[in-house]
Amino acid sequence: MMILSRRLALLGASAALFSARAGFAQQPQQRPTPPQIAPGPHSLPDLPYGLDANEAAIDARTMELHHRFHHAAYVNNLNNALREHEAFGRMPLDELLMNLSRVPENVRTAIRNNGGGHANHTMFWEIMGGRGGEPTGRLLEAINRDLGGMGEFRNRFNQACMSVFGSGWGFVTVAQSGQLAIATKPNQDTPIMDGQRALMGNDVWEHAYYLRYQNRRQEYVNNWWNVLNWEKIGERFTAATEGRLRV
Ligand code: MN3
Repeated sequence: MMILSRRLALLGASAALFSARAGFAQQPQQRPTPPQIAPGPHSLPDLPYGLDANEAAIDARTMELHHRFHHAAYVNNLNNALREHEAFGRMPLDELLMNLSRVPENVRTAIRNNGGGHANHTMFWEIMGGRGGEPTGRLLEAINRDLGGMGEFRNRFNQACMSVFGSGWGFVTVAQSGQLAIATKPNQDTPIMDGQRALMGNDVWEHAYYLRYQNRRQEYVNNWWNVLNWEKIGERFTAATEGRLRV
């Protein structure tokens, strides 16, 4: 029972989703099936690599739970919140997040939390799956210019991630000019909500690291650099400077 309730807490999914699987406690070898995603404008993107691609920082089981349960739940809840609001459903995700003040009040919090969660995780999967190292070209120049070089950047970014109280994210924002800055956000908020773009970001919710690291967030944020895909982040930087980075 301890294990089941702990697992449910980790999944962060509504207990209702699992009530149909009451037999689970008697069959501990059976894994819960991922939640169905309500039909609607948004869908769960496939991971661009295998579940074990980020082992140098994140174990495969965490990747599986994080993608197929947590991210899926954000997409599901977002589609549900948009069900009776077709005009907002037609908006691209970034535009929706930049126009939260126009969203009807009864679904605004749901769209903020779940739309933000969808955007943040879509970015998060995209920038990992690599082998760390360092960026090159114009992105490296921008890091040297705006963030004090790679060593300083790493320290400042990790400190920002450690400063998030409770659940939230550390981000690097990028302006169309190529200007970079470090930012943090609580919950599933994103710099997109302020009209900015997130070049990259690290999820410091406990669900992102608890299975392997428990309370050792510092160790997780240190290891995270080992799985960054700098080629992808470089592509995102170029896209941002050309005004075509969405989420
Ligand atoms: Mn997460």
